[in-house]
Order: sequence, then C-alpha cells, then structure tokens
Amino acid sequence: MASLFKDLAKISAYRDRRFPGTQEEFEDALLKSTTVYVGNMSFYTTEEQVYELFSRAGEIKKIVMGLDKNSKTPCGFCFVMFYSRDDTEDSVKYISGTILDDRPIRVDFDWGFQEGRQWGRGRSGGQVRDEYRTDYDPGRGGYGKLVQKE
Ligand code: GTA
Repeated sequence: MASLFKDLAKISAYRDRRFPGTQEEFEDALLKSTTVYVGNMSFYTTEEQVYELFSRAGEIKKIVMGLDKNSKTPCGFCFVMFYSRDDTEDSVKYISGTILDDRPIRVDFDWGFQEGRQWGRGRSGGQVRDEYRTDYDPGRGGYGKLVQKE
C-alpha cells in the first residue's frame, strides 16, 4: 500500500500557503502524516456521521470539524486523524469520492492539524472556495458569498 502513494506529493494538488516550512518539508509531512482533510462536505453533516464513515478505514484518534470563523458553525470540511499510516492511506484510497449526505466527498492527505486550521479562511468566514462559487449549492449555504453580495 505504501508504494501506491510514493509519489503523492506530485499527485496531491493542494498546497497550504500557511505551511511553515519548505516545499520539501511539506512533501515529507504529507508522506508521513496520519491526518486527512475531507472536503466538499455538506454544512449539515455531523461529526458522528464522519466518524461512522471513516471508522471503516481504521481506528480514529480525533476529528476536527471545519468552522466558519464568524458564526462558529460547520462550513463544509474537516480533519480526520488516524493512529496508523496504513489506515490513513486506506481512507484516501477507498473513501475519497464516496457519498456522504448525498455528496461526493474529497479525501486529501494533509500535513497535520494545528490549532487555527479549523477556521475557514474566506473573507466571509467560510471556506475560500465558497467565496467564488457561482452555482447554487443548498448543502453549502446556497450561492457563493460574492454572488450573494451582488
Ligand atoms: N490537505 O485540498 C485541501 C484543502 N483545502 C481546500 C483547504 N484545506 C485543505 N487541506 C488539504 N487539502 O486549514 C485546509 C486549509 C485550512 C482549512 C480551510 O482547510 O489548509 P480554506 O479552504 O478556507 O482556505 O481552508 P485555503 O485552503 O487557504 O484556500 P485556497 O487554497 O486559497 O483555495 C481553495 C480553493 O478555492 C481553490 O482550489 C479554488 O478552487 C478556490 N479559489 C481560491 N481562490 C480563488 C479565486 N480567486 N477565484 C476562484 N476560485 C478560487
């Protein structure tokens, strides 16, 4: 299994602009981490639902729900921390793209949770992608924030 993700640094498109290190350190962290980021979640999905789904990959150490920094309510992402690297890789391999609350979720390797990363970084408080979205998405607050302001 480990060999499957040998080149994950090349296939993981996301780069956290706030990672406090070099590109090499970032890639090294991705290869060793037991944390995954879960994206494209509904604002209404609960931690209990995430726990139930991700337990299929292995024992979970902790879940941190992503929150809107203004309203302090879920804003459509979370971090799942496992004990084992194999279970982490299994969650990316088998759970990414599966349906949770009628939505295909995206499971991405993450460099590791740190206090503060649970908050949306968009100007309106939620995730950056919800600032610019132009479609209507009832599971994620309707239209994107910029469209709503027009
Ligand atoms: N491991 O894919 C991810 C990921 N994402 C998207 C967010 N996080 C992720 N972690 C991993 N993989 O802790 C983490 C962040 C942070 C928390 C909230 O989730 O590290 P955020 O989503 O609010 O902000 O983060 P982030 O990640 O800094 O946003 P970013 O990278 O600028 O943009 C995310 C997406 O928004 C882009 O891929 C793009 O689709 C869209 N977007 C950004 N800017 C624009 C723009 N100007 N126009 C149109 N679309 C845009």
